[in-house]
Amino acid sequence: MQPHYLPHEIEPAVQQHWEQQDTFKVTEQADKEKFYCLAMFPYPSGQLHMGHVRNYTLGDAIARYQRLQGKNVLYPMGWDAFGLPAENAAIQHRTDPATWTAANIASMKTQLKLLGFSYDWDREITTCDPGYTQWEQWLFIQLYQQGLAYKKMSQVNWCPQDQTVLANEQVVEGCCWRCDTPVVQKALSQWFIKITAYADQLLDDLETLTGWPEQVKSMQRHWIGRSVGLEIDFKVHDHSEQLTVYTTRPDTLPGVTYLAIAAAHPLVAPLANTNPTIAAFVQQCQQLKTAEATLATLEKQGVNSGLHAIHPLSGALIPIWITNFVISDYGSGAVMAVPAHDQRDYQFAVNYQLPIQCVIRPLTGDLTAPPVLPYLEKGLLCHAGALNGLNFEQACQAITEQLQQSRQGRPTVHYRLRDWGVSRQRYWGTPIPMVTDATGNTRPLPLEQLPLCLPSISRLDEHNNPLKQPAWINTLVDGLPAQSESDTFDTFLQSSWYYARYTCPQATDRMLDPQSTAYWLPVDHYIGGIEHATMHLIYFRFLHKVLRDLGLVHTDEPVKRLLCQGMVLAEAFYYVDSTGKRHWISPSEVTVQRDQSGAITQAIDCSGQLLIPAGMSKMSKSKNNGIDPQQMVERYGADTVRLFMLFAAPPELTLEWQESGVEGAHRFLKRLWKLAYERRSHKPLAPLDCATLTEPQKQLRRLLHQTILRVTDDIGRRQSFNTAIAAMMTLVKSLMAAPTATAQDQALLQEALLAVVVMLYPITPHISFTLWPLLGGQGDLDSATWPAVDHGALLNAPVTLAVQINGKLRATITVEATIDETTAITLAQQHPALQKYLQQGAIQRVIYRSGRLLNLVVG
Ligand code: ANZ
Repeated sequence: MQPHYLPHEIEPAVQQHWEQQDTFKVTEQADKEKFYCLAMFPYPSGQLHMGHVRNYTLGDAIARYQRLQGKNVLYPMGWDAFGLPAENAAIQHRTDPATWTAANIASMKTQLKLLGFSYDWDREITTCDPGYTQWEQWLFIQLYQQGLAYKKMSQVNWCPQDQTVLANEQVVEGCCWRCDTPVVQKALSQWFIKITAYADQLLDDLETLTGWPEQVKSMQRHWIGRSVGLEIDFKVHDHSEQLTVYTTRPDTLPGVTYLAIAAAHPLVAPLANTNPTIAAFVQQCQQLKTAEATLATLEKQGVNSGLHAIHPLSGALIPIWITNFVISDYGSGAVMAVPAHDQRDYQFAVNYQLPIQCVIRPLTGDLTAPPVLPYLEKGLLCHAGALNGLNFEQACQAITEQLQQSRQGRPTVHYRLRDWGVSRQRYWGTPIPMVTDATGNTRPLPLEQLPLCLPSISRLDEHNNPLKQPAWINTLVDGLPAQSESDTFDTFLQSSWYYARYTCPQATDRMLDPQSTAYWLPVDHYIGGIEHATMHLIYFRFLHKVLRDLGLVHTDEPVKRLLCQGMVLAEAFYYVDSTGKRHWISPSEVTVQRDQSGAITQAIDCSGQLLIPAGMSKMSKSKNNGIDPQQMVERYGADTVRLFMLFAAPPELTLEWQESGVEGAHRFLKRLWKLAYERRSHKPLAPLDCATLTEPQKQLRRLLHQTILRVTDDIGRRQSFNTAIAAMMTLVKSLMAAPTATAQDQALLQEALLAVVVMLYPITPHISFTLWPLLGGQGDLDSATWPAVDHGALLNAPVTLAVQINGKLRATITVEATIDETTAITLAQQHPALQKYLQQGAIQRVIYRSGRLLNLVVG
């Protein structure tokens, strides 16, 4: 054993051992409790970033902890391998996305191995592999056959110059990111998956997810957006059509002064044909991005349609306006406008001088003074004839009943959630396994023809998507000519079922093996970024329910417990050149000086250039403040990086990368190594005899078992690694000062050091693994068990007793936890700070809470 800690020698050796022994390979074992730990798989961009390292270190620590608890732990890893960046890189580097992706996977896998993550690599999944593609296509065909997949026209962002569809992120201020041409909306026929059929289940089952952060659940509730309201039909004057609106405020119906409809509403197209103003407005609306967020901030504009609707209560004629603020695919794309009680309707009415009719007044206050408009609260009806004086519930009920009777209204439920559009006009994705035959019918590809693989190419050309070429489009199905789809699936489809495939990644004859899923699912612990709170984490809950209904999985939810880790931040630095341009300098090239409080007083780069510190921000390319994990592993070793990652912040909070903190973590491991080296046992030690321990030995052993108790709870239940590490650091400090004179001293130290290396194993596995046998640990640490708390050692642990005189805290005394009332009173009477209070009179009454509180009533 080396006297010094040399991570670069021990880490590769330990990793090689794991690889040779297949240590982390798992199979189903009916007699063993399972634990499925999963961290969100990465997109193979080529480089691990610190966000990955944090995510995977957390996952690894949990997986290793659970193994030490004796569980059969599935901890897999894979690659979310399809997607746009590969296409862009392939175009740029004149290669094909497959080659680029494979090279990235190889280098990222090496990096993951350098960090010592305990994956079962035999279960590796790469979503662009035909073995994965095949079952995704099979699943889509099942969805289609169940009526859960359908094709419809839908709007996309279209660049007329590049003749291509753009993702939302590729539209920069309304223009194409590549050629700056204004982007237009274009209708394309696309595939949708009917997630809305599961909206209620997705919402209701959130209640069962007690191990999920409240924030994620509330974001999902909002995303699903269940809204209960009333559909009301308005007859259109002099017109055969009627107009249906959706409202959540039926009580405001008497105050409706106009109707607002979306430009895409079916009533509008015939009007646009004859009215150029309307036609121009419709065109203007089409160019706008229709995202809800944009609509909310948009200036409210509209044109009068010239049509009138008949108010269902009063029979009055009210104008119908075509506006830019009504969402065409929410509700019925039409709104009954109540300007007196809705902010948006009010603003529009003011802009276009439409009547405003107040029909709700506050429940309390001056009943004669009209409220300031718009008055948005629920209240009592006024200026509403027979409905006057009714409150919200009463008015809703009366109006709903009246409209139901006259068949002009019906209660309905609407959702914000939309069906999931899964067509992407891209090459590098899973081909859609559907064909259109000569008669124009769309149908699934026969299962024997799966997987439908992408045509292999040697390089990707920007303007020639291989899926748009006749060679791909014109195909044969059952010997007859047919047309293939040119689109591929949204990559979210692949990330929606990978967790289930890890249970049987090599199954060739089926998508999922129900026996494997029954054993391993649900995932016990899922770790990933909060940015996935909606899309991914809803899509995969949805597909899990679909898989359940197909009999392939057996639970209602895919994941029991979810941990969303915080972002990794680093200081960013820049200087401004003579043209006023900012240059961001990587923190790894910056030398800083700090004052006593840690604030930066000076920062310079390698060339001596004075820099401006821009504060902590998310590691990003734009601020050049990313820290390369590999460099850090090369400098300090993987264990140091892992220890720092878990020590610097609680998992859910942001983590500030501080080189000084990394150095601190490294020093701790060096100290631990030195301690173990000095105290290593050359000969077998005599067993510890707990009955004959001296008082100082008892104290040390008490600290040890208090630490085990604390760390077990911190890691196992609270997932609070930073406090667990802090407790272990305190213990190690005491161990450094512990005597080694007697055999009992040595045996005690051995017990403590062995416990420390086991408890550190989830966090710093290499050093723990290496020290374990040197300290006399039996067998491999990988198959050791978590240290047990000896409750006997905790007895008589000192506690702090609060002493009150007449209810006021006057002193605290350190006492043994088990002390009785009489001893407590005696100690109080001897305490110098209490003398003057006790002299005020005799003790009349005593209130004693064992080991915690003593209140003496004196008088
Ligand atoms: C009249 C009214 C009066 C409304 C009032 C609100 C307040 P949620 O809860 O999100 O479902 N609305 C209905 N369809 C719409 C569409 N396609 N585009 C834009 N807005 C639409 O919201 C339901 C409310 O949003 C409905 O209730 C309707 O305005 C509006 F004092 O009807 B309300």
